[in-house]
Amino acid sequence: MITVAAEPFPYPFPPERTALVVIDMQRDFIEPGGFGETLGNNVALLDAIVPTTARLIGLFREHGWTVIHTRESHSADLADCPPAKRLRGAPSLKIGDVGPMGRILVRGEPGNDIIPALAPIAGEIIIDKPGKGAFYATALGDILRLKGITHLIFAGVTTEVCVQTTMREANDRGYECLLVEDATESYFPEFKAAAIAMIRAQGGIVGWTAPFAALEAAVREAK
Ligand code: C5J
Repeated sequence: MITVAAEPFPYPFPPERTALVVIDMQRDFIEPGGFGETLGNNVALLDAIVPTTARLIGLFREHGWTVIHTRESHSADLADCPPAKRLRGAPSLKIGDVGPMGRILVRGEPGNDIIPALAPIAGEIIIDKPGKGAFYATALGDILRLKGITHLIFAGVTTEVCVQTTMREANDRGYECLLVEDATESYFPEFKAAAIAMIRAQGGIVGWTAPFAALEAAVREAK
C-alpha cells in the first residue's frame, strides 16, 4: 500500500489494483474551435493543467501501472447523441457540425483526439463515452473488473462535469477514488473549487483529493 497525504484524510492505494483515469483531455475541450469554445467557454483555462497531467501520466508509466484515457465522443450518425444534448445551450456549432477541427465531438475527427502532449501510448486503454460519466454506455466497468482494479485516481476535464460525474459513478460502484487537484480544471474556477469541496465533504462522501506533489512524494517514499 502507498498512502497519500490527502483530504479529508490519508488515501491508501495498492498500485497493482489502481488505475489512473484521465478524463477527456481532448482537443475539442482544450483547443480553440472545439466543443468547449462553441459553448462560449474560455478554453485557455484548461491548458494550464497539461504539464501536471503529463507528469501524473508519466509517474504511472514509469511504474507500469494502469492508465486509462476517456474521450467524450459520438458515432458519425449521432445515433448515440440525445437531441437534448445536441441542442441545449444553443452552441454556435452543435455536436456533429463541421468546425475548424472537423465534426464537433464525433469519433475519429481531429478535434476528438486527445491532445498530443497527453496522447495514449501502446497498451493504454481508451474509452469512448457518449455521456458525461465514463461508466454510462461503455465497457469501463467490465474492463476494471477483469483487471481486478479497486482504486481509481482521477485527472482531466472538466472537474464539475465529466470528472465529477465519473467519480460519483465509480464511488457508487465501490471504487476508492482520489482526484488529483492540480491535474483537473474547469472553465469556471469557482465550480472546480466547489466540486473539490463536495467530493471530500462529509468524511469523503465521494472520495479524496490531493495535489500531484503529495501523490508523487508518497510513491517516491514507498520505494
Ligand atoms: C463537458 C466534460 N463539460 N468532459 N464535458 O461537456 O466535462
